[in-house]
Amino acid sequence: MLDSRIAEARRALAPARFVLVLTGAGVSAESGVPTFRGPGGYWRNRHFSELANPDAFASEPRTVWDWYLERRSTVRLCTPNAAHAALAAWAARRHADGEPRGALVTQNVDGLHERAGHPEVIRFHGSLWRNRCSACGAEREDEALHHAELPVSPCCGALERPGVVWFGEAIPRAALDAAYDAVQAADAALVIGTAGVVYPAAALVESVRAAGAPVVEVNPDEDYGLGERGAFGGVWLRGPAGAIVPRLLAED
Ligand code: BJW
Repeated sequence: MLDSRIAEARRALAPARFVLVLTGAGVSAESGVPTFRGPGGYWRNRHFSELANPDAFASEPRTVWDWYLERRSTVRLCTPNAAHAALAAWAARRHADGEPRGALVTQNVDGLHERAGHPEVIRFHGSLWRNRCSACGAEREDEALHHAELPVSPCCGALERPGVVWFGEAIPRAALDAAYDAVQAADAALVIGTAGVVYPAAALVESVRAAGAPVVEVNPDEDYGLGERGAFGGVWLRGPAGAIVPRLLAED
């Protein structure tokens, strides 16, 4: 059954000139990075949604920083999995003639697509490895796993915050523009490892689908409740990304 679904998905993607790929936490699950809405969505009994918002940082900056620093420590020990690698190899093949034939938009902040060598990643929700000045918004890279004191920006001397996008915050302009360009260009979408409930990321795929283009989705949906047709109602390959994506994107 899965074999025939993968064949169907390959037929759907094969003629596409430009594929929008959207990934979520599930693509990194087999690398050991916890997802949000599964069992790993709690930290010290706090649901992630209580921490991933600007009000939490305003009232409890140390707690929020500790959550992000612990996540840095986890991700530092993780390596890209077979799905990250297959996506990177596929993108490199599709960019070989210099003409972009796809774009990868990731909601993940872990940097594993980049570490897998993906040629171009649109980071929709920022990066775990960047700090942002809370006064002027300037960003800098920061790989620290511990902050004895909360970090202060070199530009303004103001408190720095994690360089990620929290609920109620705007998507970074450059990422949003690049993603909308990809939606315009796309004649197919491939969605991997996302619950598809966070906007505007989910709307990118909905727009491609609304234009009549095929959508392929990879998700095991163990305890997340995507419903009968997956999150996006396309060709749903029900299984883990690390097993399915390499087969889906293998060379003919
Ligand atoms: C596997 C697997 C395996 C498991 N293989 N798969 C329209 C309607 C309703 C609400 C809104 C709307 N528009 C905006 C909103 C509000 C809000 C929103 O979407 N809320 C909904 C949740 C109700 N959106 C926002 O607030 C956004 N901002 C915004 O709209 O701003 C407007 C604005 C404009 C101008 C000025 C100012 C404001 C921002 C959203 C930011 C989300 N941030 C987070 C935290 C990022 C930083 C961090 O990492 O800490 O992003 S929340 C969290 O959810 C994180 C993720 O990127 C994101 C998506 O999660 P994802 O990837 O789907 O993970 P999970 O865990 O939910 O799912 C994992 C999936 O993997 C499951 O399906 C599993 O089955 C699967 N899986 N193993 C493949 N091996």
